[in-house]
Amino acid sequence: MFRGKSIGVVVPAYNEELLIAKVIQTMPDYVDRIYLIDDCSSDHTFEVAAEYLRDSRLRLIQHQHNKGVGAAITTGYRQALNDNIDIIAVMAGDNQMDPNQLLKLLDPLIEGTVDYCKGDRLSRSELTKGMSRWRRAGNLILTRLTRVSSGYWTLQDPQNGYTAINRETLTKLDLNKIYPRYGYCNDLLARLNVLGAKILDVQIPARYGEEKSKIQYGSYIRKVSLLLLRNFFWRVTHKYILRH
Ligand SMILES: Nc1nc2c(ncn2[C@@H]2O[C@H](COP(=O)(O)OP(=O)(O)O)[C@@H](O)[C@H]2O)c(=O)[nH]1
Ligand SMILES: [Mg+2]
Repeated sequence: MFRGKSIGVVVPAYNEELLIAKVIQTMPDYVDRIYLIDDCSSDHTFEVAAEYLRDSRLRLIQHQHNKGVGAAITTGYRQALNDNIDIIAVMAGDNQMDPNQLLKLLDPLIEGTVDYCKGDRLSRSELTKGMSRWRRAGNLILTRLTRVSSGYWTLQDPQNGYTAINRETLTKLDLNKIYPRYGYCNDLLARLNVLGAKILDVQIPARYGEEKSKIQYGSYIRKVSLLLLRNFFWRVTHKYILRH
């Protein structure tokens, strides 16, 4: 519990046998449940994670086939809702999210001023340290496009997967519809906007270590661009045409 609220952390993991132990070991004490979703890894992610089942907070779930990072997070969200968790965060299985920064995402949710908090590695140059120039440029372009697509005009760093959401907002989202692969975070933002959710960017420095991103840029850019375009029309239709 943290400030009277139960806290869950969803950890999507695909072929993270080298880093997943570190993620579990460094999970802060105030976290009540860790929902670790092994998305049918072909390495020993599941076996390594299973060694930590002595940690009574750990819920280990395995997909029967690979569904994608967005689908894995959705599986964790569903479990957390079943368990009546108040605030649900997401931390990657490759140890890229610094657990010492988690409180920064939880506080505004507990105070009730916002519904969804996310990390921001882009709004100041000190935060982007370690990010390649290509990746920074790509993220800046995606920020502009996601602003238009999602309707959050001051949004920063939409590709950031370090997030937290409150139970009430999560209950309102149609989890069956969330985009299953890497564009899930952009998709979620458009859906939150239609719900009228308040979001907040919290400055958290980028963290790069031993992990290797699995994103294949060619197909990623093609798919996310299409998704952003689709989200734009979906959002405008639902927000301004169907609702009024
Ligand atoms: N569940 C699931 N997780 C994935 C998949 N691909 C990547 N991930 C996880 O999603 C997180 C972010 O993926 P990563 O490739 O590191 O993306 P990046 O950090 O944004 O470059 C990591 O925890 C991965 O283990 C997948 O197909 N399924
Ligand atoms: Mg990563």
